[in-house]
Amino acid sequence: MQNVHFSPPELARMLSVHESTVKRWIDKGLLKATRTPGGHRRISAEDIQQFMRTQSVARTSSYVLARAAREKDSPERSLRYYNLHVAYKKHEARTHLISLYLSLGSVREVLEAVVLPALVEIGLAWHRGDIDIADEHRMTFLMRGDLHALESLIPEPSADANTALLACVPGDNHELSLQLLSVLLKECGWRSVVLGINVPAQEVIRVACNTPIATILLTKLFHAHDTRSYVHNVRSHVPTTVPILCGGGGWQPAEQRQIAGEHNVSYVPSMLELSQTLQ
Ligand code: B12
Repeated sequence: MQNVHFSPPELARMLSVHESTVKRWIDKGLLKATRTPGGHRRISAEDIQQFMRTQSVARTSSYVLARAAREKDSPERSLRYYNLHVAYKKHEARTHLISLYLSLGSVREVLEAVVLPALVEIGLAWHRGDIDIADEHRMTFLMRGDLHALESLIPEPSADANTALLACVPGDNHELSLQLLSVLLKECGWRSVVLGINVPAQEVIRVACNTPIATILLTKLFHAHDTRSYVHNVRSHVPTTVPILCGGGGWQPAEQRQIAGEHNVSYVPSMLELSQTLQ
């Protein structure tokens, strides 16, 4: 995502400021911009990050922050992103997400306030018959692009950052959950090695034993089948100093009980608790 660029009107929309304010920041040298061959200004995601770090959006756009604080946790905001995607307004949906991040300054808050409620709503709307499976696929596909754009705005973790290995257990195809977790991890200053969906235990063990992995995250949103022997197998072959964190609604009570009994394996119920565990 090194090549994500925004025009002054796009950035102005994201920050809810006037386009002339963005141009003034550029003219004053507060915000770096390059020119296209046609002479139009373009601002890279990296330069927006740099601007946020050095100028603090609070000082430059207190109105945005005040509005974000007012709207925090409001049902309108959590569903606006979903409604924009339902209405095929993919550009507006992405701008809405990015502008929230730029105003709140916390990926976790954006995920909890907007992205997760949108996913829950997708599930409910599908259940009610308001959307069909094609809509669900279309929206989750676009949300993956949105998350990618969001991730590009988070500063790169340091060279000596911890690395987490992420995998969906066999039978689980909810890949988006891995992406959500890796965006959150980046904000916590962690690197991710994402093995994907349906990952056999031998693969988790091989990677965890051959690369400097600090923790393993196993995701299971769908209870396809019992994974007690899977977790036990991974735990028996990976050094016990490497914690295994399991999460997602697919872990049945019996599996959660087993997790609690294994050495250095835990069930983490939310992203908030995950970020607290990692920090
Ligand atoms: C998008 C989606 C899909 C997409 C996936 C697209 C993709 N590329 O990822 C598609 C359409 C492919 C799909 C398919 C299916 N899905 Co689906 N899907 C969803 C949906 C709408 C969102 C899932 C998501 O990404 N959530 C985001 C996650 C991260 O949020 P969360 O689950 O609330 O998790 C929280 C915590 O548990 C924690 N957490 C989650 N994971 C982890 C991992 C770790 C390590 C940690 C620490 C924390 C953590 O963080 C979150 C916030 O705090 C949910 C509905 C819902 N309410 O979530 C259903 C849902 C998960 N799906 C479900 C089902 C049943 C299916 C299908 C069987 C449907 C079918 N009949 O074919 C298939 C199964 C495919 C498979 N084999 O896995 C059920 C699962 C029920 C269950 N527990 O068994 C759900 C809950 C819908 C429902 N209410 O029935 N699905």
